Amino acid sequence: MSIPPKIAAIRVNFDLGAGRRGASHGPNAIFEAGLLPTLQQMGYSVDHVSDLHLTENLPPLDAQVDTTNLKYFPEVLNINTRLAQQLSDVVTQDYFPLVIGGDHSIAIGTIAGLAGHYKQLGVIWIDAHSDLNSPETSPSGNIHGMSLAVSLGIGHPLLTQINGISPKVKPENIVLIGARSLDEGEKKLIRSLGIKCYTMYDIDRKGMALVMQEAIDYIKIRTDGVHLSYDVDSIDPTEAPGTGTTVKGGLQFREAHLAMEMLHEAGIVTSAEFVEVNPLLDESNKTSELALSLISSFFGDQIL
Ligand code: B3U
Ligand code: MN
Ligand code: MN
Repeated sequence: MSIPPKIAAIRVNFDLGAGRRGASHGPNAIFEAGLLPTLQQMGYSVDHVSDLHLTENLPPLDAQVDTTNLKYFPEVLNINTRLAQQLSDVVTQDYFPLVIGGDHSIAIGTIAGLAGHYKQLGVIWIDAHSDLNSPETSPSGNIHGMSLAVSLGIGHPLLTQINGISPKVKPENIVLIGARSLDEGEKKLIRSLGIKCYTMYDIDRKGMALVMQEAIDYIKIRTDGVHLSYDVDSIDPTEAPGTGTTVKGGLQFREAHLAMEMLHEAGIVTSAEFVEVNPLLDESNKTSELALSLISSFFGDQIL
């Protein structure tokens, strides 16, 4: 299975799932860095480019809906419901979906849109965090810290029921890579569900090449499609300062690229999203340019 030359780029200009504003400008910054010409030069056709923005004047939620510790719930619900539909449509049209965020709450919609197309959807989640909180465990109420939990069927029923299928992904079909900031409730969930998790400790001990090989071998045998969900805060803040919740001790520039190169070689990934670039916090486009170079490596750009 290799990436078909037909890519659908879906720009999700949304940041209300995060604790601070700015990630809604991520798609613009990554496009400005040269996303389309780069992919076209590599031989891909990107004839579907769409934009999702927050709808103004959202219809009010039913008064009974409990939104305790779920910040901007109606907005997150709305954008993800529309994203799920778009995702499903482009998969039906045989595009490779490339979602550009936006904060990581948009993984709710991406994964919801993919779920109906695979019997055993795999998810590779590269992130400093695990985004496995629920309204009960979240320290912040920010929904970008809950998106993977929602995909597992844990969270507000209106979110877990987007597209009607819940859970969207099984715990044994998930691999987390790069984790170094986990809340207590998230640690409990990872242990109790047996989710495969390569922390920075594992990356330091084994090296990125072995971690990626193990992750690929693990997910390949049990899934019929793999979604890559790439949060740029996985990378060390010295290389990726332009993101809302930086955490020290992250992936090095080459480790992050190696991961993308190995995923390209493996040919198992069937959809991808790159999230949490915040141009308002960036230093002279460093993070958006890094995101573009990771996307290029993922699509097969080689040094030689
Ligand atoms: N786990 C914390 C912090 C966090 C999660 N994702 C990001 N930050 N980017 C939370 O708020 O859930
Ligand atoms: Mn995340
Ligand atoms: Mn993160």
